[in-house]
Amino acid sequence: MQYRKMPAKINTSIGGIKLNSCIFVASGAKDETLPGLATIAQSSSAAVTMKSCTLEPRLGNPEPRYVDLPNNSSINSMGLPNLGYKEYIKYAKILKDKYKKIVIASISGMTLEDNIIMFKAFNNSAVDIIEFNPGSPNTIGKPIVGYDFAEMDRLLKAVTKICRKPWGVKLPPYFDFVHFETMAKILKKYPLQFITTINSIGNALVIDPKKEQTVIKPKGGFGGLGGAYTKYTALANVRKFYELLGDKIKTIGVGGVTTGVDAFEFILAGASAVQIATTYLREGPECFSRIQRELIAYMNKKGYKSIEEFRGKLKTL
Ligand code: RRO
Repeated sequence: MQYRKMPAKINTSIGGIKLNSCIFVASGAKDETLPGLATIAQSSSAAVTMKSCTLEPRLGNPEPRYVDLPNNSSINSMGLPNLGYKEYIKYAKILKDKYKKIVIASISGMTLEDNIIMFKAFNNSAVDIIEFNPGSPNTIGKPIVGYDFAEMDRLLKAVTKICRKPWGVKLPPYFDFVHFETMAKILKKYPLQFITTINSIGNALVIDPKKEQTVIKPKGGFGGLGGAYTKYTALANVRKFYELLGDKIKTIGVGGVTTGVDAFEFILAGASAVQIATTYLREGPECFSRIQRELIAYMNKKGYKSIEEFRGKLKTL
């Protein structure tokens, strides 16, 4: 028998839940409806992350509210369109029964009380992991919660008391070392197992110079920047939180992953997994197997057999 080298493995675990690949879909990418979720479930995405949900169904903001930008990027101001949490509790069971996939719920209540009701309900659901998303950049009349440290502390304290599933929190991008440190101190007080960083970069403004107008309708054209334009900010947030949290709280990187080498960079910065949104919306479900293949090929080339062999081992000059 001919000797063949074993290809690199890219499995990981989040909150004690094993994932056969460290690459999966981010919340918010065509994941509001059961058919949308079924498409993801049938892809190579290691998990199905559902749209952030609220107590009551929401239509979201007026259209156009998502626009592709050059350089694999996007701007959105969806405004949390979703069918209400009860539907996602039903969908989790269907997805698990039919596709045997890891299912991640995203909870995004408008108030502390709403979040408490939803976390209680999801305790008795088929969901494997819960990502708490307290801070959409696009909810009209609501500031980004991740920048209000006292409010974040209050919310995490409340979730800690209720949540019986592995859980983590999705964070907005931070830009200042003091803010990273303040947030890390708050996070370390609570038993969450991971952070997901970054949410889209809030309140970007894209202008169409020919029409002399904005490209999305809500909020005077202001929306969350996603995709490749955000990669370097996302890498910085992954790195800083990895330095501050170590492996006590794992880091999931998201923002501008287009290729397997992008995923490699996030893992090198400290990420235990990598989520994909804009690339999925542009390319469709094949993007997950392509990015996984590219990551494995790059690891093979470098001689790495698992992501743990290089995770967090970024060298500085
Ligand atoms: O629905 C949205 O407008 C939205 C949400 Br909840 C979020 O967390 N991040 C984003 O870019 N858009």
